[in-house]
Amino acid sequence: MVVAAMVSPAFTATAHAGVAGATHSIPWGGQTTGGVTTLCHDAAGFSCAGAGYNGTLSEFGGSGWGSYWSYGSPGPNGTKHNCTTYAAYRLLRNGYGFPGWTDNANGWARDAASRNVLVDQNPIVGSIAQWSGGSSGHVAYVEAVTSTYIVITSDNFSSGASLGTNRLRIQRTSNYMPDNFIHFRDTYIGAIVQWNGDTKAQKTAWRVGADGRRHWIPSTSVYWCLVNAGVVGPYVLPSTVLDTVIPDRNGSWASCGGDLNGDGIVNVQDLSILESEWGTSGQRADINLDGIVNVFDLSILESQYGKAPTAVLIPAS
Ligand SMILES: [Ca+2]
Ligand SMILES: [Ca+2]
Repeated sequence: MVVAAMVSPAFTATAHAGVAGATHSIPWGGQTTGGVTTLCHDAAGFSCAGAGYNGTLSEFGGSGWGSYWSYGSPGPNGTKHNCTTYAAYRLLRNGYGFPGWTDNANGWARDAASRNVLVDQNPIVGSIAQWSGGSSGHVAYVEAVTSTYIVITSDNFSSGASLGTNRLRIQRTSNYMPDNFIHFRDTYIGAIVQWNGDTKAQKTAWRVGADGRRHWIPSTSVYWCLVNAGVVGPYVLPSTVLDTVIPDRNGSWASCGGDLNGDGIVNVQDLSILESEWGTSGQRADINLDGIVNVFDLSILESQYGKAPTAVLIPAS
């Protein structure tokens, strides 16, 4: 995307540890090749953006992030398309305020790193994916991460085939993987996390739910069931991050799929637990960790009934 008027002045060309240059190609909406699968593509509007985004300036509520909006390309009904605007919107939604600088997408990794924001090649949900190639680079929001692929959402600027909002699955082995991930404010949703002050041989572990909170992993068998299914982590984090970004949801346990009692099989005993917690926030039966035990959890349990459990992707993308 292009934000020609917004190139920041005179950043020195110092190399920053962790920042990679343009090595990978930018994927486009509708792409189905090269390890990229299009999950959603809206060539004109914002239906694939998610998180309530609709391409209007008012969504920024006066935040400085809204300064990106004016540089977008025209969308329907006075809206604008712009990859940096969309990334800014998601960061604002996650509570990350305007950092006081603006730049084209190809400058975001360098600019962030120069201000002590971690930049590397490790995707985490909530981080910003960044490509340095093309005329002005590209940025996207990381929605989901597994050990084999990532899911990103972005809004493209340029006219033609790639205009519009899109959600893409990109295999980690793909040449279209982002060059960098910028960790402004990761949410860790779906991942396993631990505390860096925990000195026990078997550290306490949690899975971060779609509700943005930590849910306790009650046994090593559940832990390995999650890891073996491609759930990423553990990310070992300081208490400042655990307490402020992903607070504990007391009394709620993470399960591996529909196996709510952790005995390695999904059957009537698990169904009984789910029924007993129906309509509540749940202790053991909130399978998709969204804060409520309801038909979505039942649907997962039923799909695994009579089988060994399989971990669900959180958030589902
Ligand atoms: Ca069971
Ligand atoms: Ca649920």
